[in-house]
Amino acid sequence: MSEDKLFGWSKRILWFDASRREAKEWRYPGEMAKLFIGGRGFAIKILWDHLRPGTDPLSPENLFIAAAGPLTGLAGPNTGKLVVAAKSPLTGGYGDGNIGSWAAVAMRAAGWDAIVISGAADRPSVLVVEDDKAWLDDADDLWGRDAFETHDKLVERYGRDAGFLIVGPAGEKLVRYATIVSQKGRSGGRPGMGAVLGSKKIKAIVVRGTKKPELYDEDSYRKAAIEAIRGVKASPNYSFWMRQGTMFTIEWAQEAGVLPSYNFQEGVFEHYDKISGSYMEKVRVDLRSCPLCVMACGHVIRDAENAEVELDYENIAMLGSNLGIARLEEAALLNRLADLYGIDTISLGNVLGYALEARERGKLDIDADWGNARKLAELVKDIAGRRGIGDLLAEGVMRISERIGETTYAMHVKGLEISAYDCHAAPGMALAYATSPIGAHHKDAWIISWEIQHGRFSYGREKVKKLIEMQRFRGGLFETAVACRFPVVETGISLEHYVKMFQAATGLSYTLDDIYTVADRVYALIRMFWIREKGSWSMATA
Ligand code: PTT
Repeated sequence: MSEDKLFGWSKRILWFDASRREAKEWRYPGEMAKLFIGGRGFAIKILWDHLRPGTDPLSPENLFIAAAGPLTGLAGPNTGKLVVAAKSPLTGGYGDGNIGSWAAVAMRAAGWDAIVISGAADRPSVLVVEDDKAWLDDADDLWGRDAFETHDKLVERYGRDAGFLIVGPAGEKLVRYATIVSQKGRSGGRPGMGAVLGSKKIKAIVVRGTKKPELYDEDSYRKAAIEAIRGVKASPNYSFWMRQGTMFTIEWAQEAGVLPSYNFQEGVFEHYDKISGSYMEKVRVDLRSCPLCVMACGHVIRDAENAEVELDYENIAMLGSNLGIARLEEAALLNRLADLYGIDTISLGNVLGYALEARERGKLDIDADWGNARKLAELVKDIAGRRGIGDLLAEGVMRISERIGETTYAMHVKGLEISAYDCHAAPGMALAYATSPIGAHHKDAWIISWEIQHGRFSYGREKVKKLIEMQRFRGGLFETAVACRFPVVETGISLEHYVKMFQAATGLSYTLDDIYTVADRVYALIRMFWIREKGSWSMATA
């Protein structure tokens, strides 16, 4: 297919130089879309080509990238997603995250496949993107405000039809695991993407658009999307999912002995039933979702201060059992603080768990204890403001442990704290963490569920093959075409639905194998980036 017949992409990237306040349109070559598809693929290609090797992640020279894929924002199952990426201030390597946000839909409607921000503003600012135009508005009055207040102010100022990507106070203070927050309950970019945007003095990106991506075959796309949605709703797992979302995992992890407890010292928690999905069902007050979602996962409860908060398994395991907290409402309070300040809950739960264990061993002097949510909440505030001991804790587990000389119980891979699955007796999951392209995140391969079913103590080739397959579709297909993976991994619909949607949207006749080839290319380039930036790639041979 010739380049001018490329559908599904706008073939335009907005390049915004925040130092000069200058917007440029980059009509990137069609070959880039064919070879890297979008999302994470575009992010790594741009970082590889345009970031000077050795760049300090918190300097103006780093690039902040928000990248969509050809499926983003199209009517279809769970396509309101966006990849946020940069060189990570937490790991020093490639970092990204996948956030559900109206900004994803709006960016495509504005006619951009990605937004790249270089340089840094000279004062707190908001980057406003409205169709073809982009500019900085002053945001002195927003600086220091939490992510929810900022959201409300942005709605007042720019209207409800705009999408927002927001930096909380933690991003402003360059907490190394600060995230981007959207819609008062979505958070993405675990390896410090919020700190990178904060270092550019950009409090928020506001996007609004009036266009529609041009598809190769609208009818076929619509049919494929409707088939996929029907598949989700017909799934035997669907009704249970709508009751508990990811929170069902607490009971599952307890039964499997992989529920992180007391800084991963245990894989079971004696009070798991007080933080479980079943308990959550009894106290739930609302259910929220990302845009264009057909299987909402944002279960909302009232926390210990009676404020609403959206829960997920990772948040409650890391800020509940991992800290010895035996009340869902108290773990939810820490979850809400993380969302308000824009701090990653997984890294935060690791940092606090590590600090409590170090205290237990007499290596760190902090005023907190296992299960004491009030004291831990104060520590979270100190981290967000980099006050007192919070300044050290804002550095992340790898740096804290090196600073105090206690590395044996520091739970991270390549500097990114591990997700909420204890892998002492799950070697496949340990391999998934070790070979994840951003550090210890479960997003690229959640093999633990498969390995528990198929033999958790086996070290055979079959397990490694499964792991690679997962990386190819989870970290490959879903992070480049950019849609939520939950319809496939939680309701079990076929990946072929996405292949059909991809073909109808773009006009490219890629098979699943072709998409896996793209995934391999993207992984290879990410590994090269790590080697370039860090001098090594500490991974096994997956
Ligand atoms: C993701 C990581 C996860 S993974 C969770 S819960 W999960 C944590 N959520 C946080 C949160 O909330 N607040 C906060 N302050 N920090 C948080 N850190 C943690 O971040 C997320 C959903 C979920 S809920 C998951 S699994 C799936 N993730 C997807 C993915 O990675 N890719 C993809 N194509 N589809 C996905 N679908 C699901 O989306 P990161 P979100 Mg998150 C409040 O971003 O950096 O990738 O880390 O984005 O919009 O909240 O959706 O049991």
